Amino acid sequence: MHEQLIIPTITKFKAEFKAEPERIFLSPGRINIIGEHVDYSDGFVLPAAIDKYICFAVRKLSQTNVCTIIAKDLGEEYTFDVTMEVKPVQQMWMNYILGVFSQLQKPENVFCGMEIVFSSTIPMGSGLSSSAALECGFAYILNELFDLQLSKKEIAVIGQKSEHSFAGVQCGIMDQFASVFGKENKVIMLDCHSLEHQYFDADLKGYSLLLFDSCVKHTHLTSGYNERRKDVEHGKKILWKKFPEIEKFRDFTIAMLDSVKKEMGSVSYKRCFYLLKEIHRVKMAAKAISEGDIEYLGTLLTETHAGLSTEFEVSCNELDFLVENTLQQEGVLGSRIMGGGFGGCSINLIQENKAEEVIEAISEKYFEYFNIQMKIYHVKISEGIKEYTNEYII
Ligand code: GAF
Repeated sequence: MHEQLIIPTITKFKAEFKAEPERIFLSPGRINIIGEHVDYSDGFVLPAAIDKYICFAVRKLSQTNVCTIIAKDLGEEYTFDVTMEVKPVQQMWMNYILGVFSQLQKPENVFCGMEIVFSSTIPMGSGLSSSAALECGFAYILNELFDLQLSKKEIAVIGQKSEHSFAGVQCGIMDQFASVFGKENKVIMLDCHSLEHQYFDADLKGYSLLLFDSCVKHTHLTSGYNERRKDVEHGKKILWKKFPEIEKFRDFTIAMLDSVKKEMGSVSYKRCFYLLKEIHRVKMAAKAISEGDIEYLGTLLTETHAGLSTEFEVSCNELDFLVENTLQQEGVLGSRIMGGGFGGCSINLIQENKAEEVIEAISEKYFEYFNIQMKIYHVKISEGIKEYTNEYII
């Protein structure tokens, strides 16, 4: 990571700003073991931060109000005045940052200029949450540099709101929470209703989680993400009209859902049916991990894929192909599309000593069928956002 990410980011900073950065921060992407699309429906999710990061090299400039941000990988730069009101702009990457800044522009927070270069090893549009890493990374930096006294939860929520207000994606809290709260070798069981959470050891007993990137890129702004959310909100409205005593979406039963099926319409019914089943699967998965029942965990992952594909309808041909073919290989316990859907990666639970054979077979088949070279990510479950304080010598 040092060679591949931190040093090039610092080198770019020095070349552009003719100075040393004062501080370096690392903000990770995430995987999600199970619990997809339930984070905006009072569900439970099981994500973890991974060893793919956005690295920020930063310098504070107390003599000026100008903040210059360079997105090294995109070859783009943006400058704004920290004393002026900020609005959404053309460059989508900058909206994640400005959306954070706008929430923190308050009379009690006094900012000055900054110089920032960032670069990333989180592939964009692959469902590993590079946007959450960017939003939360920037909120974390402002908190550190200007002593804003934000809690980790507040940083996650600010990241999520930035996505809503400046990027136009009505996402849940899972990605931001994982990026901020990640712990090495631990999976987070997050209750998205209360934001209470607990950690589980990610001991997979000789199995590993491998990501297969279909290389079908998506952005939640133009995919069906917001539309799915609307379908779900419509379903919830009807459920709560009939059962106002129910506090959380997850407390509705399938029988209750069935009782309003006609009124709700078949689309919202399918979406809500998937969600209630998925929330239950997450609880089962947490139990399976804590009891070391990795085989059952695999079965649950595969069930999630079926739900995402046919009930929630967020898969695509490439991901269905990857999942179906991966499951036919020896040593595979489970496979599913991961993240918001419409492209991106599958997450696969594979026996460690069979992984290479599976990768070879699937890469070949995928290429043969779609003429696309799939990418493979071996990820480690890692710490959440942090300052990088080790020596860096260039
Ligand atoms: C995207 C969103 F940003 C998350 O909030 C979550 O809904 C996920 O899709 C699906 O589980 O990553």
